[in-house]
Amino acid sequence: MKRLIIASALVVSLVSATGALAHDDKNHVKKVDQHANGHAATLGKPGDPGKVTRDVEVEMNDTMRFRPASIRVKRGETIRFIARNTGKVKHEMVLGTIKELKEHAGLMRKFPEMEHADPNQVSVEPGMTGELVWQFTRAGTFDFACLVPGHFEAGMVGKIRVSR
Ligand SMILES: [Cu+2]
Repeated sequence: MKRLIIASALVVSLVSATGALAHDDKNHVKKVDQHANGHAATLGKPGDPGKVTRDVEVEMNDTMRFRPASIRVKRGETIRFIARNTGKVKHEMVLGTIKELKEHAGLMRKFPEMEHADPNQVSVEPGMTGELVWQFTRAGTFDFACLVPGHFEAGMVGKIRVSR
């Protein structure tokens, strides 16, 4: 219980820092719909496993960090992320904008059992490795995060810079 309280305190400070995430339940329902349609669409699209340009290994661990936490790709590249969970709890790598990820993290807190298998994410059990193939079609700076409840809030986030 104590940990939970600390976690929500963190969330509150995150939220007030950005002014985001202030929506009621009705909005939530709408957001779920939107989110089913336009999943991580600003970053690109699910990649064709037969057209992978490059593998990028990402380690996830129980210090709530990704290694590396900063990844550079070129626009048009199809990356196979090899996500290795070296921790003792489940972790996941979810691609999105920080705004999308924040909303998603909010839903995960509300519905902790929510399981999903969207093309922009991979969940990895402890000691296992998962793969995620994604094509980056736009230049810009994007984000990824672990949305297991509490992990995003503890800082389990990273950045992907897509150059032209
Ligand atoms: Cu995690």
